[in-house]
Amino acid sequence: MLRILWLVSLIIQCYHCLNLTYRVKEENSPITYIGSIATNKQFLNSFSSEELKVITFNQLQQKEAELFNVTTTGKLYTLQTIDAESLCRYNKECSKVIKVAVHKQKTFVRILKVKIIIDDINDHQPEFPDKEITLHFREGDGKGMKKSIPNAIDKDVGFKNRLIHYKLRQTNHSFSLEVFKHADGVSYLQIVLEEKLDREVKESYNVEVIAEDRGTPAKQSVLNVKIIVDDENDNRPVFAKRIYNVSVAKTHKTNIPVVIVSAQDSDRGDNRKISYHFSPMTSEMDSTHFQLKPDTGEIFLTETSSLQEKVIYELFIEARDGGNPPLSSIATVMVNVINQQNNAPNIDVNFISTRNHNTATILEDIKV
Ligand SMILES: [Ca+2]
Ligand SMILES: [Ca+2]
Ligand SMILES: [Ca+2]
Ligand SMILES: [Ca+2]
Repeated sequence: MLRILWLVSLIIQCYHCLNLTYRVKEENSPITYIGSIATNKQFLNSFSSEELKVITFNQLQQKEAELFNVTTTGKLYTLQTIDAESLCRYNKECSKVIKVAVHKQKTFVRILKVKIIIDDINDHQPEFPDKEITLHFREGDGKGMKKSIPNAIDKDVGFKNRLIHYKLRQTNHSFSLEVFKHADGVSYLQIVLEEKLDREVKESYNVEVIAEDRGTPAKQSVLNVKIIVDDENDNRPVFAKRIYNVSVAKTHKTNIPVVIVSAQDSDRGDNRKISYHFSPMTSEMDSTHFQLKPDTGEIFLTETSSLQEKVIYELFIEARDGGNPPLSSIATVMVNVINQQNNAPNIDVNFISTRNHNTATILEDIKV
């Protein structure tokens, strides 16, 4: 009984303790040889060569005994694959201590405290929460506009293996990357607009944010950032012609358009959706004879229209987009009523009109 108490007391106080240190890399396969206690110089120095011949080792039962094994001859092995990330904390020395009893023949001699430092290897790459994200910048956004993006996390516990450096890979220089490092070591990232965008020239961009650790060799991962340029209503509708000159017979059928005006808008969505209207510039005397289809730009005679020959009707047509606020432009339609009964050809001539005198001047070489 006394002997047991003495042994326990020795273990607790670690009387005559000898501390030895070994290193092993994480992620080695089980039963990796770490070193020999029996041939450790520090250990050899404390015994005579005669004593060493009869010395045996016996690992004490502790939690760490699941990880390491010491043979009776003093050889130190791993028992399983050691994972630094599950055993240790970031940037703290990653080590475990096992206790080994030394016996000389059957007599207990001392306890050895064997510290095993687990060296982190760079077995984790920085990871973004997603492989791809989409950002929206507005066409009207100015230089310096910023959008936040998620940062990457590296699970390694070693300082350099966990330290992340970010860079931006892109084919143009419309964007840059800003990295703020907070005191907690976490980086906050922002994509910064470097030049004004024009959706009508380029409506989307792909940039890659590369997160690379400082391990040897380094590991990296890529975040694909798709940047969509949201449209601003910065384009007016543009008519195919500024002036439409048409000739029409008095008897023109009401179900056949006199003319179709058409405008295009290079914006997107509602900003390019065009409707046609009589501009308030159009005299009611003229517009009353005509009907304009807002969605198609077709201009028909009204059922009640009674066109007068040799009169030029002047219609100002507004093409208006669906933006907020809308933009518009105006084309002029000159309708010349001619004295022909059936199927009058439409003539596109350069009128220099003045309806005040009910006359039109036609260039003399024009084909009618
Ligand atoms: Ca690691
Ligand atoms: Ca790493
Ligand atoms: Ca527009
Ligand atoms: Ca636009």
